[in-house]
Amino acid sequence: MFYNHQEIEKKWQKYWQEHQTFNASQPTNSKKPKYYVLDMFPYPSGAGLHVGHPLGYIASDIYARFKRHQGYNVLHPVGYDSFGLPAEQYAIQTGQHPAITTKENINRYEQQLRKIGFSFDWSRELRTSDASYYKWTQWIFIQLFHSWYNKANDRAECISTLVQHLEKHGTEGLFAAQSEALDFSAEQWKAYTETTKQEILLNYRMAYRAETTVNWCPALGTVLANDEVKDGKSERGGYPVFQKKMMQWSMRITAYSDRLLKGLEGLDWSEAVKESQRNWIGKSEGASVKFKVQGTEEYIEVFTTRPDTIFGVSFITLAPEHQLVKFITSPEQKQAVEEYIEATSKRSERERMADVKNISGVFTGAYAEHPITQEPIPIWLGDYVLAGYGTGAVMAVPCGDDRDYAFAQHFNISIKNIFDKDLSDGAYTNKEGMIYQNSDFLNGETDFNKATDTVLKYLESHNAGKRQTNYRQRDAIFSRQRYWGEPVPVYYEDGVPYTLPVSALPLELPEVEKYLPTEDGDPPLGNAKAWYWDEINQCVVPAPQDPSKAGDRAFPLELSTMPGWAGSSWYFLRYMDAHNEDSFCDKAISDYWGQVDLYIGGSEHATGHLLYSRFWTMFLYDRGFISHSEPFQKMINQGMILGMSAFVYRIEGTNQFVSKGLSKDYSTQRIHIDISLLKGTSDELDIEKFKQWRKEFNDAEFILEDGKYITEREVEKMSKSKYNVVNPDDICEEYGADCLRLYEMFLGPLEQSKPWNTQGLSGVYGFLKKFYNLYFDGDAFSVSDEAPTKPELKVLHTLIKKVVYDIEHFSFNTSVSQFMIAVNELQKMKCNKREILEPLAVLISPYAPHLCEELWSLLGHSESVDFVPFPVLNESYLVEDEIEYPVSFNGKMRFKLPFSAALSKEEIEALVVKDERVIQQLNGNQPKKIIVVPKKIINIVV
Ligand code: ANZ
Repeated sequence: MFYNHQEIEKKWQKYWQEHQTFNASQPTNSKKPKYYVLDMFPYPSGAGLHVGHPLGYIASDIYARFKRHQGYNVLHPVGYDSFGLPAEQYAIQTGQHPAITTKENINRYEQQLRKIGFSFDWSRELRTSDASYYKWTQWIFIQLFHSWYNKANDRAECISTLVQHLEKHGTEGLFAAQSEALDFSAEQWKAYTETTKQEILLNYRMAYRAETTVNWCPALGTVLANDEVKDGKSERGGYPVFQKKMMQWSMRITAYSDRLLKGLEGLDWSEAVKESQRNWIGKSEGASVKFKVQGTEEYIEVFTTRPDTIFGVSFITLAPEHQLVKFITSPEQKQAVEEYIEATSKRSERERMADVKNISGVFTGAYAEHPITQEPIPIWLGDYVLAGYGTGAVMAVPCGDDRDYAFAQHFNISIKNIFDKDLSDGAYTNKEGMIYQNSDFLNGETDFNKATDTVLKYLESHNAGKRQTNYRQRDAIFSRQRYWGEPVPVYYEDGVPYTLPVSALPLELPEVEKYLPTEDGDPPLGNAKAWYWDEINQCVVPAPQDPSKAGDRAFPLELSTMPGWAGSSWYFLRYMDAHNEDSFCDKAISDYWGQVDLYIGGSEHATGHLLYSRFWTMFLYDRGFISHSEPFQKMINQGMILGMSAFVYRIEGTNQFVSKGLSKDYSTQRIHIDISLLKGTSDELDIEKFKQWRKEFNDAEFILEDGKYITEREVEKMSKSKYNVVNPDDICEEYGADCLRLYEMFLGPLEQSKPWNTQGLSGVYGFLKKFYNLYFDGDAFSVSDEAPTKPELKVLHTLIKKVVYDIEHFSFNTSVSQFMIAVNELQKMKCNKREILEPLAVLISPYAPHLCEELWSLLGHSESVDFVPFPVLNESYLVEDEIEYPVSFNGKMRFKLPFSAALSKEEIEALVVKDERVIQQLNGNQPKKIIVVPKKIINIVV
C-alpha cells in the first residue's frame, strides 16, 4: 500500500485541532495525577524554524504523549517570548510596528509547529507581548516593589512589615537585604519627610532604583545585563559595550543568593548547569578585616578568603575607584594617582579581570597599620582589584596569592613570606602541607582551619575583623532604554517613584512615531504623545500644559521598559491558568499543577533565564502566591543540531572560482554559500543556480575538476547566517512529520550535538513504509484475529521493554533502532495478527503520532490513540524455550543444535556427546573437554 504521508498527516492534524485532543483538564475536572512537560518557549524570529529548533520539542512531545498513555493529566503548552530586540531593530530599519512583525512571525511559527504534529494544548497559548499577559508581569513588578527581604525570617515580606519595624525601632535590630547600611532611630524615621522616607525604602525594596554601573551599548541604545554581554560585546549584534553610571531599576536577586545555591541540591538538572549557576553566584567564605590608615581616623576594610595569611600582608591594594583614595593620597603622589585613575577608567571590569599580564598600579604615599603587629603597610592602587566586588580593597599577600606576588615583583615591594616554602616559583597557593612561620602566634601551625580560627578570634576580640560571606552575584539591572518591552508601571512625583494601582493595569505600551531615543536622549517612550499619569482620573494623559494649576496635575511615567527576561520568568505559571482575568494564576490551580516536572531547553540559559525564573518563583512563594519555591524539578538540555555548511573558493581579487581539489594551487578566499545551491544531496555546486544567487556572481567563472565544481563542506552550528539551515517544512512535505520526528531522535543521544544529514532520512522513511505495510495485504487493510505465535509475542515484548526503558531514560535514539528491528522481524514472520499490531501502533505512536492514529482508526477504534494505556510488559514472553547453540570443535563453528533453555550445563554436556552429528565429527576421538556457556555456545576440545 502506498504510504501517503501528506494525506495522513493533514487528516490527523485537522482532527487534533478540531477535537482539541491535547487540551489538559483543569484540576476540578480531573481525577488523574498531573504531569507538566514544558519546552523553553521560542522567540519568534523572522527566519522561522530550522530543523535544529524542534529537537527538544520532539523529545518533550514523545514524553508528554507517553505520560498520557500512562494515565496522567498532561499539561504540555506552547507560547511565545515575543518582546525583544530583533523586532525592534527591524522596526527602526523599516518603520514597521514591532507588534505587526511579531504577529507575522508567530503565525509562521505556529504553522510550522502544527505541521510537526506536536501534542500542545493550543488553548493556553500565550504571548509575553500581549497586554493580557504583561498586565500580570507588571503586577509581579508591583509586588516586588512593595516587598523587602527580611533576613531574620529568610524570606521576602510585604514592605509594611518593614515600615512597622522602622516606626518602632528605626534600623535597630533590622536584618534586611539592602543597598547600603543605614542607621537611624524610630524618632528620626517619623520626622523624615515623605520624600526622604520613600528614598530610604528604595534601599530595601526588592525592585529598586539606584545609580549603578551598567553595561551600556550605544549601538543598541540600551543597557544590557551581564549575561547579555559576551567578551565585551553585545550578545545580539556583537556591538561594543561600555561601563557607565546610570540611574536604573534593579532587582534584589542577591537577597536570594544563598537560597538559589541551596535549592540546586534538590533539582534533577545536569551537573554542568548547576555548576555554572554556582560559579555565577560565586559564594566565598572569609572575613572582613579593618586596617587603620596612619595619621587619619579612616579605616580600610578588606574582604579576604585567607585571614590565616594576615601575617604575610605586605601592602594593601585599593581599586582605583575606592572612595578613600582622595582622602589618603599624599601631596607628592597626587598627580601620579590622578593620572592612573584617569587611565584605568577607560577599561571595563571584564577587561581588567581578563588581563593578568599587564600589571599596573601606583603608590598612594599613605600607610595603614597592621591590625595585629601594628607595622606600617604601604597602600597602593591597582586595577586588578575590582570596585564592585567585596569592599574594593584587598590585603595583599604576595607569598600566598599570584596576583599580589606579580604586583609586588613588578613594583619591587618587599615580600613577607610566612610559609616554609621558598617563593622562587611564585606564590604558594596551596592550603595543605604548609607550616606557618614568621607569624607571631601561628608559628609552627600546620592546619589551615586552625590558623584561620586563631586569627579570627583575635581580630574579633579586637574589633578588627569578622567572618564574612561574599557573593560574586550582583543585583539584576531591570530597565532597558527600549520600546518593545513591558512598560514599568511607575510614575514619578517629585522624583519619587510610585507604582500605579493594580486596577490601572495593564499599562499599555503607547504608540510612538519613532522607535529611537528622543532628541534629549530619553528612551523611545519619550516620543509618546501621552505618557503621564493622571492620578485623579486614573488614566494616561498627555503632558500637562500648566503643571502649577490645580486639577492639571499629572505625573511623568517611567520611560524605560522591562528586560527580555521579565516575561519569561513566570510564563510557566500562566499556562496553568492562562485565561484568568482576576489573577496571574489561581492558587488552587497552581497547587494542582505545582512544579514543571520536565523542562527541556538549551543550556545557554544557565545563568540568565534559569536563575531569574528561580528567583521570581522563590519570591512568589515567599509572598504566599504559590506553594512551591522551585519552578523546574527536572531539566534536560538538548544538544545542538549542526549544519553542513558549504564553501566555494574564490581566487583572490577575481570573480573566478576554483573547485575544492584544485584550490591549493591558488591564493583563495573561502566563501559561505547557501546549501540549496548544491546538486541534490551531493557536494557538487549547481553553477547556474549559484550565478543567479547574487548579482555579483552573475558572470562568475569556474575552474572545474572532472567537469564539476566541488564545494568544501564543514560541520558548523546551524544558522541562517551560515546559509546551512534546513527547513523542517521541506522535510515534512517530502518525507512527512513522522519521518522528521523519528529521524531527529535517531540522530543520536538527545543531549549531544550532532550534524544533520538529509540523506539519512530515506532510511527512516523506508522503515515507516514497512511498518505501515504490516497492516496491509497489497492495497487492502488486513489484520487477522488469529492468536500470535511465541516468537511474535517475543518480538513485541522485547520492544515494550526497550521502549519503556528508553523513554524513561530519555534515550530516544535507541528506541528508534529497536522499532526498526521489531518491524523487520515481524515482516519476516509475515505477522499480521491484531494482538501484535494493535500494541505495536500504540508503542510507536509517541514518536510517529500521525501514522499511528491512522492505523489505530483502521483497526476500528474511534478514539485517539493518545490515551490508550501503554502496552504492558509480560516478561514470560521473553524467556526462551529453546536455544540454538552454535557448536564448535577446537574453536571452529560447525553446526547448531537446539536445546531447551531450561537445561543445566551438565545436562547439555550429557546430551551433546550422544548427538549423531557430534559423534560423526569426533570421528572416534574422545573429547578432552566440553565447554558449555549456558544460552550462548558449546565448544568441544578434541
Ligand atoms: C588575602 C589573600 C591571601 C587572598 C591569599 C587570597 C589568597 P574569591 O574567592 O574570588 O572571593 N579580593 C578581594 N576583593 C577583591 C576585589 N575587589 N578585587 C580583586 N580581588 C579581590 O577571592 C577573594 C580573594 O580575592 C580575597 O582573599 C582577596 O585576596 C581577593 F593567600 O586576601 B585574598
